[in-house]
Amino acid sequence: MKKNVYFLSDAHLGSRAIPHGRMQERRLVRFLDSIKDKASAVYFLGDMFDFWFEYKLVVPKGYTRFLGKVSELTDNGVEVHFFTGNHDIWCGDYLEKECGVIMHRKEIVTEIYGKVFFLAHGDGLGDKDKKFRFLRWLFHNKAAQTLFAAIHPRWAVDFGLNWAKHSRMKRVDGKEPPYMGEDREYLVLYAKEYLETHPEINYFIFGHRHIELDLMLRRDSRLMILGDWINFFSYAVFDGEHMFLEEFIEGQSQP
Ligand SMILES: [Mn+2]
Repeated sequence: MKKNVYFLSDAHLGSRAIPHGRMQERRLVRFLDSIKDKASAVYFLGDMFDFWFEYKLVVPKGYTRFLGKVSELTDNGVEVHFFTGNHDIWCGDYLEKECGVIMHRKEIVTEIYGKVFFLAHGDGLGDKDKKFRFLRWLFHNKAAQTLFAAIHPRWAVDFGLNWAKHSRMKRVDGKEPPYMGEDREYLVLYAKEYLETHPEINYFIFGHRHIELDLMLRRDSRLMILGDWINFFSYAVFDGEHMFLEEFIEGQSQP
């Protein structure tokens, strides 16, 4: 029997806007523990950390349970893919070297059990918001990154965590806007357009929007948005045949 492939995103670990941070990290770790023998691969599709800035010889405090569990999985031969999101762009080589993950800094197209997957965090794909696009450009800018790294972490990391907190708190209830519908949701629009020139894609999987969406684009092409690990504790699982969007409820047996 084939082993499962799992997809999840947007835990925003360490967020100053999430009061249940420790519980959230423990739940994520229990989930990873529950799938470790069933999984051939796990894809983290971005924003697992609320703010991660890595210096040459220093990484942020915290996250030890999560990082330990990820290392356990990779030590046991589970392939763990780690996509940077728009909150943890500034990953260096620490997670690769220390935890054995495979880093992805942008979208990829890959084949899994004979199906073609388009995988991305989702920021910057089809989103036309000017302010967001400017910040995205600035955050990815090498010179800006070098300058930021020269600020003492006492201020830099504190600034980053507060920036991430405020970007969450300015939303109603700290939540993302609900699904905007097929003709307005920018990731759906992006996927539909992409599909026209790349008809081979069977699955588009995104994070970033913090909504759960499972949408047929064509008879043999499907789009999923993964929810998050703040409110939904949701993930997608592919067994080589079928794809499900699930929520991790403790004490239930999971696919
Ligand atoms: Mn995001």
